[in-house]
Amino acid sequence: MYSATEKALIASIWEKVAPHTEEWGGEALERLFAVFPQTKIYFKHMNTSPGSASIRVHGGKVMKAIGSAAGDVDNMVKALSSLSDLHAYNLMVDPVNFKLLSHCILVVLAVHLPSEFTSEAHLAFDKFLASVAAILSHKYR
Ligand code: HNI
Repeated sequence: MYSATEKALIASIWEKVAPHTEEWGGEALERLFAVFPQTKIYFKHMNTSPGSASIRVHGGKVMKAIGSAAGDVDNMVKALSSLSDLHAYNLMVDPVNFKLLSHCILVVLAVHLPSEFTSEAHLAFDKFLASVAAILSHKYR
């Protein structure tokens, strides 16, 4: 459950992210692959070197999916349902990796939004990303 304050914080952070989905999503993935190189195992078919165009494109897709959930936090399960199937049944991504990516996304937000990303916004967005991760992994069992 999200309070009205949390919803407002999530929406206002997302508003700032929306024009930069590819750039910031790509940066989050670059950090993921650099800081937690074991995550590259899922992307053998992709060029995971820093600055690669496919990282940017994929980062954009990930961020846009996050945006679809941020717009309606009370109905996230529905918005993420097909991605939940994809990650659980097709990709079989170990759920620990969602926490690692969430961490990288939070770092990117802190870098780009130094004044907006207050501790309250950090808390709300962390809670939101934890819900996204829980939804993407809930079909594993
Ligand atoms: Ni994820 C594909 C969203 C976490 C590995 N992923 C997608 C797509 C979206 C997406 C959107 C593209 C689907 C399509 O093309 O139809 N992924 C998300 C979101 C999160 C997430 C919102 C969490 C916040 N994915 C992860 C993690 C890993 C991961 C943590 C592994 C470390 N995802 C993948 C892989 C693909 C993928 C692999 C397929 C890529 C491809 O194009 O082949």
